[in-house]
Amino acid sequence: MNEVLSPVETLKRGSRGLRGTLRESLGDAITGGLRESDTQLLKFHGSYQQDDRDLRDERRRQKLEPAYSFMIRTRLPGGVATPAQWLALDALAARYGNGGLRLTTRQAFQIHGILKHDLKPTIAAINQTLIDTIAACGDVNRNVMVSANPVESRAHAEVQACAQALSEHLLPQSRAYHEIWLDEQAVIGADASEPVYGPTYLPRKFKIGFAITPINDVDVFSQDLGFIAIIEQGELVGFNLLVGGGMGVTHGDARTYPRLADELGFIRKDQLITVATAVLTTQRDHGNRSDRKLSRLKYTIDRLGLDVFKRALEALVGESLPPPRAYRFDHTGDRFGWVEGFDGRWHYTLRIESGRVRDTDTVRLLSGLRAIARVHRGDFRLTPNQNVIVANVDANERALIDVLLDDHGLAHALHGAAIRRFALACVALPTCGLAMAEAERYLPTILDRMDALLSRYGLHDEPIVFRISGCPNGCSRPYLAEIALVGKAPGRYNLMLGADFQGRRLNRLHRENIDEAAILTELDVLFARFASDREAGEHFGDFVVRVGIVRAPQFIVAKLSV
Ligand code: SRM
Ligand code: SF4
Repeated sequence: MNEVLSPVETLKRGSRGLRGTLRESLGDAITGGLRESDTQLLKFHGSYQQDDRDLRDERRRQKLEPAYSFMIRTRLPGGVATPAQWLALDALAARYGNGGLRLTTRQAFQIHGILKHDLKPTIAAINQTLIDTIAACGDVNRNVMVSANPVESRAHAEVQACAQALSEHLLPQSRAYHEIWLDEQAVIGADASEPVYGPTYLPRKFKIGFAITPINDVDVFSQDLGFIAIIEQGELVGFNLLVGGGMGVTHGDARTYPRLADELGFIRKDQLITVATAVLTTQRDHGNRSDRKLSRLKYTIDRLGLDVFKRALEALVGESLPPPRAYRFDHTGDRFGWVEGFDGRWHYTLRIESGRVRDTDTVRLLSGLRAIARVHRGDFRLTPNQNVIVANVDANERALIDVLLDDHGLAHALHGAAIRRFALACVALPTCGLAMAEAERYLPTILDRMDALLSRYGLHDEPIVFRISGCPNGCSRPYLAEIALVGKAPGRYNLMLGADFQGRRLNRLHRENIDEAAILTELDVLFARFASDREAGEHFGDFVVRVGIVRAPQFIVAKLSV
């Protein structure tokens, strides 16, 4: 393609394998920040430079530099962590961060508020727990998601192993990370080339998710590359292959849009690495490298045409793909409380509002999970919906976990309106540099108000998928919510309606740039109509489409799925 490369492309090419001048930037004691070019490269190492936006104006007035700090994000395929790892990250957050853990919508941990001089000790200490932060951010494959609950079938462990193997296969090969954060001796000429990525890595971030039916907790249609595990007679036989999902949008730029992944066909499990690499390298070679707003795989596919993309992929794989196999999703989101697995072990999914693990007066999440981690002999599974599963608990150890949940007020998190259990909020203010409005900090308030409205119409127990994002980038995957608020400006949101409950249909814009009073007025009318006119068992998202409150969305997936 004949194009003027974006500055990030030049930066990546000249970065000496993602080293840049990070060492020098980290050693510069004059500022709490990094050189601009190094802030870009830092992402590939799993960290973002941020500043406290609550303090930004005041510090500007006082002619001080912004209150810089760093967010670190782990790479944690499938969100699986041991109790020892949980305790170690908890201790690191207390020592170097702002005192709590944040579970993300991609099954990772984030620690916020780390000062520059603590960045290296924190990353080094995370590595000592056998978790790394390589490629947690940046123009590479990100944390690979897997349906979280190991209860579903024997095949779960095999799918998790596939995801783990793929995550390892797609790691950058540069030793920069080990040299900068772990003091590995640099050996001249020994740096590996990047066999998968090449010298400029990918045009943009790349995301992979594995879904295990019947729960679409990973929102598989939102992934650049999605795999739906096909399990027959209890055996994993392969995957339906999905390509081109993505959420990010820019307000006012009609060239950008959320998109559901297309189902390309079925692949055998032994083809997984080959096919995934072929999709990724096709995007590497054909993705837009001049305009980062248009560089995700979804735009590459729409520009090339799905058929052309599929043929290019099949040429790389060396065979054509048979049609996708039948499957069924019951719902998106998580399933809460205790469930017994196929092997008699137990799994408790704990609701964590916005994934923020900290203590409040009523719910002592940080202390409670610390206490559980001290006695738990199974593992933890971070879910794609910012919750955590205390997983693989022996039947005779359940009672102990129950006592700890009760003592810390954690069981309480499952009560309250059903809408609370499904709600997602991105981080937004004060740490996210891109936030236009509040999300996480506003969630409790807007949920209380929505709950009051729902209760008025007898809908307190109605499960409705609600998501809020502080800007249109869509980190809480808002375009797959039955009701979503997408930040436009302080206190103002776009109200989106009409995704389905299984995560297969996008919502649509219903009202633009409205404040809380207008949001609640709209919802009041909609909930009243829903309560009186819904069909038996009909979900809210389906209702608003059926009665024409929003038009049927453009992208409806899954000719095959039932
Ligand atoms: Fe995100 C950028 C937080 C999942 C789409 N996202 C950011 C940054 C790093 C802001 C920045 O670039 O300066 C946010 C840091 C906030 C903070 O203070 O922590 C941020 N994203 C998050 C997390 C923590 C949200 C959460 O509340 O859990 C999630 C971390 C996931 C992880 O562990 O890797 C997170 N981000 C997502 C998702 C959901 C997903 O992947 O399933 C999306 C939509 C899916 C997609 O990518 O299409 C998402 N984040 C974005 C985008 C828009 C990308 C695009 O294609 O336009 C940006 C902005 C960008 O890349 O330019 C962004
Ligand atoms: Fe920040 Fe926007 Fe992502 Fe929210 S959706 S975390 S405001 S980039």
